[in-house]
Amino acid sequence: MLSLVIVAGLLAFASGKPCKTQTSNIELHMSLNKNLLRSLETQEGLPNPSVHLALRLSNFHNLAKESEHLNKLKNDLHNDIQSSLSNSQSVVGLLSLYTLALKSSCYDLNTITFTAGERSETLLTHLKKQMEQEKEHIAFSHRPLTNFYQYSLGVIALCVSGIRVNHHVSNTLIKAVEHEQVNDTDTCAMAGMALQCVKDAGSHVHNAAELDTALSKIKQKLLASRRNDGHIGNEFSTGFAVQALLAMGSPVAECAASMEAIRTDARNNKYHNAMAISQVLPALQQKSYLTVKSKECLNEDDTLVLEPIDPVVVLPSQTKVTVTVEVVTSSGAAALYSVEVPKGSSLLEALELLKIKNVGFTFDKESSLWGPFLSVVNGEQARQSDRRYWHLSSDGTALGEGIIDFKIDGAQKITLKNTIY
Ligand code: B12
Repeated sequence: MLSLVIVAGLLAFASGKPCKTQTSNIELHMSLNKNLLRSLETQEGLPNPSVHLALRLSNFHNLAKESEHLNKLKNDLHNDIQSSLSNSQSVVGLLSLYTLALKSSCYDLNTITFTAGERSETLLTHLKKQMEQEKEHIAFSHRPLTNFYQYSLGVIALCVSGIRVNHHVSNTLIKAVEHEQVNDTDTCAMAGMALQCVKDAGSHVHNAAELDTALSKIKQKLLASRRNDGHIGNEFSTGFAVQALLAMGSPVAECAASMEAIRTDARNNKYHNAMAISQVLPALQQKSYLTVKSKECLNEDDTLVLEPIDPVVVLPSQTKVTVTVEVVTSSGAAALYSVEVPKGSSLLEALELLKIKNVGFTFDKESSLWGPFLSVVNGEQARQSDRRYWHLSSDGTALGEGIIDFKIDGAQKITLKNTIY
């Protein structure tokens, strides 16, 4: 703790900022870091490579817990990716996050292999092949099999691992930026980091001018999405946007308002999903996914300890609110249902209550790094392979969170609409 205060003091002295502000910022970063560490124990499903990456990029560590988590990734996540590869699925995003997580722990990537068909090949060879497939798919249908966010993650993972990214692969991303196919803030940020990494590696020499044009376009887009309150895009994209701006060489001062907006959100408990914390914490500590490239894992801090916390039992509220659920299928047919739920329930809890009422409403979900993703409603699946999903909105406004995080705080109409993207 003493060293923490000394570091904070020195930082404050160097930047001319009041010492109190710096200390409270560092305390906030530590508390987010502890929440991430706690999530390792409570998280259901697969170990999360994005959480691991953020823990490893942090200034503070609990090395024993991080190494235990690394082992879980190497077993459970590895097996999950292996079975997707055996089924010829495109898992470029997950494969990339796994690569970044391993690399952030300075793990020798050449020792990690997967088997497809009869052959066993390294993780990086599989990633390169998946990127080739994505590139071919884009050439043929103008879209990746997954999305440009995952395509960019693939470029980042190869590039920070010291692999020369195939010129055609990076060129495809440059063209996508040029043709306005990279638009939402998260994807712009990811593409910015990817192309910056390619630029820094010096491997894209023949199209240097096009690369620079794409990078400035991305930077302009990010800055144009900056709101008066400092957010870039929304609360959940600001972290990546800051990471990207820092990676692209913006001075920290240029990102100060956005970092403050993230800290305000964190103090207001906006980031209760571990995935959200994992995307903002590196930005607050002035790191980006590109920091992984130079990570050496030497003389790391090992002071992060989790104090036991008293379990908080949250009793369901006595106040009930009525939720109307509207289902709009792909044919446009609409059905209305209604259910009473305790105020403060999650949308998932509300849907579960509605399902057990036996009024004809059913749903199913798939797990993802962000938690449960609503995939089937009344027997109709919104398939990602058909570019469809169940879009969520409340009283006409799109939800900013998924079914587990969105809380019902009053009577409202929730619409689940099978939508094309
Ligand atoms: C691409 C994308 C989508 C695509 C995914 C399909 C595709 N193949 O392209 C589509 C359009 C379907 C989508 C839908 C939604 N999305 Co979205 N999406 C993203 C984005 C840009 C990248 C996700 C990705 O590929 N990750 C990489 C892979 C490796 O991780 P993954 O977990 O395996 O990825 C899968 C899941 O993340 C899932 N998914 C995508 N979005 C969401 C949102 C939630 C809440 C959940 C549980 C799962 C999920 O689809 C991914 C591809 O299979 C992220 C940005 C980000 N910062 O993470 C936003 C993001 C995750 N989405 C977000 C939101 C809010 C939604 C919706 C709830 C919007 C709505 N109002 O309906 C819906 C989900 C509704 C549902 N049915 O449950 C928010 C989540 C914020 C939060 N705190 O929960 C993010 C962070 C964007 C943002 N900055 O606001 N999304």
